[in-house]
Amino acid sequence: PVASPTVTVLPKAELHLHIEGTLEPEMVFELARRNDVALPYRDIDDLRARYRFADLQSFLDIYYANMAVLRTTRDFHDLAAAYLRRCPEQGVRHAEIFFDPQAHLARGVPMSAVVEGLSGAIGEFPEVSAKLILCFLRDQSADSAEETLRRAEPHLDDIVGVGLDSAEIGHPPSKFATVFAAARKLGLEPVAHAGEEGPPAYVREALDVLGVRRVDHGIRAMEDPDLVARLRRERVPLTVCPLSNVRLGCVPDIAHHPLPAMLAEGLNVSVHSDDPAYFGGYVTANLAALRLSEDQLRLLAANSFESSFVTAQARERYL
Ligand code: ES4
Ligand code: ZN
Repeated sequence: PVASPTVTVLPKAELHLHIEGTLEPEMVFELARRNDVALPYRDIDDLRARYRFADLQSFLDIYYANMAVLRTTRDFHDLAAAYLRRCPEQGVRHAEIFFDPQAHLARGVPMSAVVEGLSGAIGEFPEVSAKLILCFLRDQSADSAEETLRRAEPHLDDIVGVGLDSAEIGHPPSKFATVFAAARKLGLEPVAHAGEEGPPAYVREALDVLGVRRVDHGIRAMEDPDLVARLRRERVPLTVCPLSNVRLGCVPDIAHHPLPAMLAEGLNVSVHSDDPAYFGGYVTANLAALRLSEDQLRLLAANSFESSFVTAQARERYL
């Protein structure tokens, strides 16, 4: 579908975007050359041809493998700058951006290179207010998450929140109760992926055990009418990523995506892009794919600001 003027022009907040998921194939090759990292792909087309995923894990395998090219402060700067440069054409005025430090620390990249590289780029794009959300990898241990939070403490001026991502099934939110309590105490805003591949019970746990302010994905909450009623009553923000859900087989195809049904239920949903370099497009492509009405598009854009960590008072500046 061609993006209508409304889709592209409407001011929006991007609330569900993994910065490592904006690493385009061209940049994988550019950084590999710069850092002398050997790649197991012949060329860009060969890499792109592998972006056919059976499920979340098969995507994560290549997502983590490609991160091997990210080594220096400059690499993280260039990655974020390339994303932020696209924001005006997407109508994105504000972005709360996930990053996965554990994946980088494991390769010997220091926390300071990751955070200072990303924050340095953010400072160069005053036309988009961008913030960082540190994600814990839920398929690693709770101890590793706690160690990661300690390493991030010198950088908290650059970080607004903590999130929870990676392989969901078998790694319920309750595994991270202690580290989320510590993060909340430090003044960080808690969010978590839940109900992407995992069951509605994980969405409840994210709310009740982690105290999250937003749920990322949350699409499987629709299987549980009592949970849907609660999400509506409490106006819990759900950050939904349609192209991701289709590409990872969480929904059979775009025509069966639950976003319209979630809107009809009166849920506070907004639409975002997750890992746009892997799933076929940035936020306007995600909105265009759903074939929504102008009223629905306006509601989603308004919800994106309501669900952001921009204060109600400051929000009018963006509209
Ligand atoms: C992710 Cl689509 C998705 N789900 C869970 N964790 C992730 N990390 C990056 N993309
Ligand atoms: Zn995500």
